[in-house]
Formats: sequence, C-alpha cells, structure tokens
Amino acid sequence: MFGWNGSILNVDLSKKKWFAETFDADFASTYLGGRGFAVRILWDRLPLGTDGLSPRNLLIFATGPLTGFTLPNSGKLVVASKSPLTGGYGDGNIGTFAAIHMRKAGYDAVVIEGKADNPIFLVVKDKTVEFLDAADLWGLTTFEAEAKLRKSYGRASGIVSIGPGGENLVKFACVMSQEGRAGGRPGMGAVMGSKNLKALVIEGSGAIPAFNSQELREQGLAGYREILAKPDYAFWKRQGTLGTVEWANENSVLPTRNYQKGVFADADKIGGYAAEAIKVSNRGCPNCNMTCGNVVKDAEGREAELDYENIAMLGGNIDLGDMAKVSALNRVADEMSLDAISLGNVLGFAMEASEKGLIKEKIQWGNYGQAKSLSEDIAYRRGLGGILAEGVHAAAVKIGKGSADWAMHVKGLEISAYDCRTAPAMALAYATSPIGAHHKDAWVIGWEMQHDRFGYGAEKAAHVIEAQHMRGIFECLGVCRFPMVNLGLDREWYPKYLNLATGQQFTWDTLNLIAERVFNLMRAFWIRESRGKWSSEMDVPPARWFNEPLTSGALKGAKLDKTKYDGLLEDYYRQRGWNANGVPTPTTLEKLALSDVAKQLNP
Ligand code: PTT
Ligand code: SF4
Repeated sequence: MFGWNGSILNVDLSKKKWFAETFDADFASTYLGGRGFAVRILWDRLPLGTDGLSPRNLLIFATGPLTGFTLPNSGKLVVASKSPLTGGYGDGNIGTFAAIHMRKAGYDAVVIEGKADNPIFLVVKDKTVEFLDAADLWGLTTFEAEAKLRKSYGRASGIVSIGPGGENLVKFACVMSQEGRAGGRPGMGAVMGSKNLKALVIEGSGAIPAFNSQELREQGLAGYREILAKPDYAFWKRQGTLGTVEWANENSVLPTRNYQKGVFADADKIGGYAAEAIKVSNRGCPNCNMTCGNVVKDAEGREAELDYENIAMLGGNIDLGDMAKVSALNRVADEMSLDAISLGNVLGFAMEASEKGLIKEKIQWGNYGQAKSLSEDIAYRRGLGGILAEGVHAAAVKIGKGSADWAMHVKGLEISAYDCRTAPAMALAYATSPIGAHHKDAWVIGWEMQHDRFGYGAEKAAHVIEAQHMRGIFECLGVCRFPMVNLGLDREWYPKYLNLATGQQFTWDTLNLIAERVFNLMRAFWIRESRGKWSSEMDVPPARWFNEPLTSGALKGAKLDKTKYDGLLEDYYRQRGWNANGVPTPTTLEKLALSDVAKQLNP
C-alpha cells in the first residue's frame, strides 16, 4: 500500500502489552485517516456507555495519508476519544513532531486503552515500545515535562504531554506539544490523565511509503512557493489569526462579559496590533512555512503563544483589556493543559455568577489576579475551581438558580469565540458541530457577514454543510487547513498530493463524500451513546442568544429568533438526509456505505 503504512499500534496500559495491527486498502480509502480512522475505531471497538474516564475508553492519535510528506503544513494529527466532557465523540487537531515521527515509525495511528498502575510515559521508537516510570514527571507543567523529556530524547523527537489539568481530570483538559500546540478541547487531556499517561514520546526513522515520492516532493515544494506568493502572506506572518479580534469587534461578534455583549471597549488593547507590540517571535507546527503562532512576552515576563480564540476568551469574555495579562493567562492554560477557550468560558461564567450573587466567592470582571488563581484552582480542582473543572454545563447544574440560561455551551462543550446573536448560520454551525460547540468544523461567519447576515434562508444550511465537509477533509488528510482556508491555496493541490502519495484517483468530490461519511458516523456515535435520549434540542445554541438581546454596540437589541432558527435546523436536517429528530435515515447511511451503522441505529 502507498500513502499509508497500513499499520495501527495498539497499546494496552493495564497489561503493558502492545501489538501492531494491519489494515487493508479498502479501510484506508473509505476513511482516509485522522478523524475518519478515529471515529470508525471508536464505533467498532468502544463498548456502548463506556465512561469517558474509564480505562476502557480509547485514546487515539491518528495521522492522515498526507502527514509527514514534504508538502504544505503536513505536521498534524488528530487526538480523539469518547469525551468525558460531553459523552459524545470528541477530537482535536494538533501540530506536532509526534505526527511525523509516528508515520516514520511505520504507524498511521496509535490506539491506547487501559490504565497504568502508576504514572508512566510511553516511548515508541520505530518497532519498540517501552512503558517507563513517570514519577519524576507527574505534577510538572507541560513545559517542564517536555523540557525534561527532550534532555533524554533530543530536540527533534515527537512529544505530546499533559500538565496538572489533565492529571487532575479537568473535563476540558487538552493535550499539548511544543510549548503552544494544543489539541483535544473536549477533554482528551483528561482521558490521558485517567490512563495515568503523562506523555507519549515517538521517534521514527523510516521512510513514509509514497507511490511517486519524487514528484510528490516537487509538487509539495511548488505548493510552498504558491503560499509564499499569496498577497496576504506577509500580514499573516505578522498577525496570524490575531487580526480577527478587531474584525469581530467591528462586526459585534466579539464575546464580551460571558457573551452579554458583542463589542468590547478595549478590543484594540487585545488585538493584532497590540500583540505585535509585545511580539518576540513566530512559532508553528512542523513542515509549515506560515508559522502562525505569535509568541509574546507576557505580564510575568515569560513567553506565551497566542491565537485569536484564546485572546477573545481570556480577554473580552472576562473583560480583561490588557494583552500582556491575557497572554499570561494563556500561558497558564498551556502549562496546565487546560483548553484556553473553555477556560475563558468558565471564568466568564464564574464572574457573572459572582456578580449576580449566586456564589459566595468574589471574582470581579477583568481582575487578572483572581482569574489567574482561579485558573490554577481549576487545574488542581480546589474549591470553586473543582466545580468549574467539570465544565460550564455541569457547573450551571450544580449552581442552579437559572444559571443554565447563560451557561454558554452546546452538548456540553463550551462555545468558542463568536457571539452569534446576529449570525444564524454560525449559530447553526456551532449547534451541529460534531464535537459540541466548536468553530473549527464550519467557520461560516465571515461569509455570513456578507450574505444576508440576519437571514435564516435554506442557503445558509447548505453553506454550513459545505463547510463541514470541506473542513472535515483536512481532519482526515492530516494537514493544516490554513493554507487553503486563510491564504487561498488552490484546493486542487490536495487530491493531487493524495494521488501522488497513494497511486489512487481521488478528486475533490470523492474527498467530499468521505467527509460526509465521516460526519454521519460521528453523528451516529453521539446518537448511539445517547441510548434513546437523542433529540433535536441537542442541536440548539445557548438560550442566552434567543432570550437576551445584545446590550451595546451598533447592533444593540439584536438576538436570535427561535422559531426561525428551528426552521433553519429543519432545512439543515432535510439537506443532510436526516429525519426530523436529526437522525441519519437508513437511506442516507446506505448511500454512504454505512449499512452496518444503519442497522445499529435503526434495528
Ligand atoms: C483548537 C482550539 C483553537 S482553534 C485554539 S486557537 W484557533 C485554541 N488554542 C489553544 C492554545 O493555544 N492553548 C490552549 N491551552 N488551549 C487552546 N485551545 C484552543 O484550541 C492550531 C491552529 C489553529 S489556532 C486553528 S483555528 C486551526 N485548526 C485546525 C484544525 O482544527 N484542523 C486542521 N486540519 N488544521 C487546523 N489548523 C489550525 O491550527 P482543537 P495547533 Mg488545535 C496556544 O485543537 O482541539 O481542535 O482546538 O492545534 O497545532 O495548536 O494549531 O484560532
Ligand atoms: Fe500550524 Fe499555523 Fe502552520 Fe497551520 S499555519 S501548520 S496551525 S503553524
């Protein structure tokens, strides 16, 4: 087989055993890799109703058939499992040398089950696997643990790790790599912690099999050159995703004070230019010439790597208009392996609960010191931190008193950094995202600002579906989507690369079909896990956006309309071939070569 190694490394931490399993060409071309492999493995192997933190849960690191080749931004892998935060399918995408080493070690994915008796770290070196004592690593931050491991395994080895947040099973703990790459928002770091697994170190020395490696390399280099020639390249290197702060504020969609307002008076203090003023360097994923991680000096004099989402959630959403302090909170999130989006979300929730007198703790809007110590309390599950560590949905259930109406999540995953009162398509994108409220599967808000912004027409449902499939392709290929989505790299490069790697004849249309299959399988996973309790109300954004209008800015007074939203959701279901409850019909699943799934969902 070309393009894939055709091998998955299975590791059982309870038994300290491992074996390599082969897969065939049919599995490879049906699910491609990354998210496609992860969801199919979870569907086939995970016993129904397994708790997210149980040793039986599977933690999957999966690359795609383009990962590791010399072509644009090919250093990504997907980390996936059943989410302890949402109870549904969860994954994230992370740029790391571990992705490339995994492929060079001869594997396309690593599947980890069981739980070690004591904290350990795994070392995979080509065809050997070692289970090593992590007593001196447990308790360290991700920065400290990775630095220590690099002393033993070298600067170029592939390392992913968790910090205290993951160790203490914070439900929104993520997995970290290379001091700023973060992935697995729905608690993949907690799953790693529940297995007593501090880190995974991978070193591979082989070649990744390609059908036409010379031509693939040449075309890959041509893709890099096309990126360098893009008109927006220079500005991208300066600001990456950070300029979105100013854009979001101008369009009244910047989350402010736990999504009470869509404009933030101090937006310019936490925007792209404010970041440039304290910027020290660019960092990024391997095999990338766009390096969008902006490294700045934070309020404590340390380095922190920033993206739009982190700044919006740890800045505007908690009313903190100071770039260096926002950066310092981001650094804490990275050290502790807490997802920065969910962290900003729960901090905003706690500040509002405090203001309303629903909790005894006094936490003021924009108070950096309190936000920092509460973030640490979350990581170590101390006091109020222990309640927030369960996620905003569970915290609202615990606190009660109407707080569920302004707990900003969908399906239990904290909403990321766009206020959607004036963006119905983006609200639909959040509500139907396959992992809970994440922007990454359909960032349609830029398009929506220019197309009947306030409307609920069926073309919006169509656009969300198109985006979900387009972005899903990248989750399966194992490469970053930013070259195409943000700089306009021609999409035809991707089937071209895939065909040179595999010797097969993929087109953008066949990739779309795979993405649709994978999307439907993720939905089927959620529905099966809900054990008869699935309802279309799972696909609805937070009540606040329907009940409370924006309180300031040019669009003051605007809010979502529930009746019209329900109509938009119906259009979405119809276009997807799902029934009125949002369940894929047998016909739809059969069309996607998922007949076995149809039988389980509709026995
Ligand atoms: C992603 C989510 C995002 S999406 C951001 S900022 W973004 C936050 N970053 C965090 C962080 O940093 N530290 C932290 N402790 N928590 C964080 N939580 C948030 O995590 C990231 C980039 C970005 S930056 C984006 S959009 C793109 N996402 C891609 C994707 O999803 N798929 C793909 N094929 N390519 C992508 N390219 C871009 O990658 P999650 P990274 Mg991330 C400090 O994982 O779980 O999906 O959450 O991977 O290597 O850091 O690159 O404005
Ligand atoms: Fe990573 Fe950014 Fe490069 Fe994408 S553009 S590969 S997220 S550094």
